Amino acid sequence: MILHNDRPEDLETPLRYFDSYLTPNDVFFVRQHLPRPAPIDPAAYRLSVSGMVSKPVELTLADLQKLPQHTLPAVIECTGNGRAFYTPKLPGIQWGRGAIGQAEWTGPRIADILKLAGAADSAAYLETDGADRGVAATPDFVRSMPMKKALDPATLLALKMNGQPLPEIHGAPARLIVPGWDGTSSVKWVVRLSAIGQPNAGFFMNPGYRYPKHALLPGSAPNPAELEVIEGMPVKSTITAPEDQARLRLGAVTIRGFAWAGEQSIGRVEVSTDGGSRWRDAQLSGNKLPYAWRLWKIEWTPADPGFYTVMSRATDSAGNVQPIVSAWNPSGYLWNAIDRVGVLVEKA
Ligand SMILES: Nc1nc2c(c(=O)[nH]1)N[C@H]1C(S)=C(S)[C@@H](COP(=O)(O)O)O[C@H]1N2
Ligand SMILES: [Mo]
Repeated sequence: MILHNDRPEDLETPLRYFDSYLTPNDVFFVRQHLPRPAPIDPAAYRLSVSGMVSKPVELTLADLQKLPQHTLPAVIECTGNGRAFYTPKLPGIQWGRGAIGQAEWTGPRIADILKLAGAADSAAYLETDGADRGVAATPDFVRSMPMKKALDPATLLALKMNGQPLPEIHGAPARLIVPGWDGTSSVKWVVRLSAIGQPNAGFFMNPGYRYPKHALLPGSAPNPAELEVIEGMPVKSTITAPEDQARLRLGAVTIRGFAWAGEQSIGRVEVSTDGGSRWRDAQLSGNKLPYAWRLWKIEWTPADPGFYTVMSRATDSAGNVQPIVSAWNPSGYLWNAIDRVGVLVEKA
C-alpha cells in the first residue's frame, strides 16, 4: 500500500491491484480522520436507532443478521481521490489514482432497520455516528443524508465485505454503504442511526466535504455560503496499465483500466494514444450496473518508437463525459479529468 499517514492509517491502493473486478480486502484503500476506535466486541455491539421514531431500539449484531441480507458490488471512492493532480497544489492527503476500491457488500437495508423503530414521515434526514471520537479540538465523526437516499433499497448497513466479516479497519462490525456517493457518506463503525428533521451541522458536514456551487478562479477562496454538500460522484476512468512514465519495447501493448460513474452506470470508454486527436472504443467487461465499476481494455501496436500520451475518457448512462479539465476547488475534491499517462516506446 502507499502510506500517506500511519496514525491513523491513510493508505492508497497501488495500481496493480485494480485489474480485478473486486478489490481484495487487504489491499482496499483506507481513510480515517480520527484515531480508530477500540475494536468493538461483536457480542457487546449495540446499534441505537433513535431521534424522530415511534419506538427507539437498541439492536444487537444478531438482530441485524436476522433481517433480510442484500449483497451488491459498489465502489467507495474518497472525495479527494486525484487531489495530487490539481494545480495550484492543495493541502490535504496527496491521493493519486488509488483512493478507491470496489467490494461486494452484504447486510440489511437501512430501510428495514428504520422500520423496526418506526421513523416519522417528517424526518427528512438520517444522521449516522461512527464509534470514532475526536481528540481535543477535533470533532466526532457524524454525517447525515437525505432520508430519500437512506431509504433507497441499495443503501445498506454492511456486515460483510467480499463475503468476509467486515475487517476492523473498514468499520467492523457494521458500516454504511451509500452507493454512488462520496466515500465520506459510508460511515464506518456505525453505533447510532437517528431520524432527524434538519441536516447535521457538525464539522464533517460543514465546512467539511463541501464543493463550490459555481466554479472558482483557481487558487481563490470560496464564499462559504456557496459551498454545497457533495452527494453523487462524477463519471471517471483510470488507466492501470501501462503506468505513467513506463518504458515499453516496440510491439503489441494492452492498455487497461476501470471506469465508474457514481449513481450512473458506464456505457462507453474511449482511448486515445495520440494525445487526444483520435479516439477508439475500449472493450468493456462486466455488466452495466449503477454504483459499480467496469474493467476495460484495448490492444495497441505503436507503429514507431517515441513518446506517447495515452488517455481514457468514460461516458455514463446519463450522457455525462469526463472533462479535459477538472474544476479546481479549494479542497481538491472530485478530480475526474480524462486520465492520461506518458509512455516511452523504444526500438525492439
Ligand atoms: N467513522 C468513520 N467513518 C468513515 C471515515 C472516518 O474517518 N470515520 N472516513 C470516511 C471517508 S472520508 C472515506 S473515503 C471512507 C473510506 O472507507 P475505507 O477506509 O473503508 O476505504 O470511509 C468514510 N467513513
Ligand atoms: Mo474520503
